[in-house]
Amino acid sequence: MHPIFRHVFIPLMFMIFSNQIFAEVAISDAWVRASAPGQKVGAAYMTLQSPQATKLFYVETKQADAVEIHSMSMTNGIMKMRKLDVLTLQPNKPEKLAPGGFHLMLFGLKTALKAGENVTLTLCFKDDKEQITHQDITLPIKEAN
Ligand SMILES: [Cu+2]
Repeated sequence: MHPIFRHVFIPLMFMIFSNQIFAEVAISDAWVRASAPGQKVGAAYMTLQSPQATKLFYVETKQADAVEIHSMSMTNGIMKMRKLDVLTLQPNKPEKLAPGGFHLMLFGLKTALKAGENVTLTLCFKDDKEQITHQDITLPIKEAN
């Protein structure tokens, strides 16, 4: 490699590489609830932790028509679900999506969600500088217990 190229490309590659590392959101405990026969709606759960402030603002999958970000809360003994425009992640603060709380709701399932199979979701995040990143994640389908 010509020295000139080395001085241009290596710092550039490092910048791209370090930027991706910085943007990555850690996703753990991800799973999708197995659907009952004929059911057209599904739910996905996971823990999200970001090294910097960011927002989950869009999710999609080939296995459903649409995915919404929902919160769930108990008001006067009634469970209420609400669609959120974004799920805000504070730096290094794990945000748990779990039954009874935040979740991703899959509408218009194209196939039944069978335990032992997988669902792939694309999660889209937008940081404070309006920079958008996408992360694909494959979630196992499990029976709720
Ligand atoms: Cu919901």
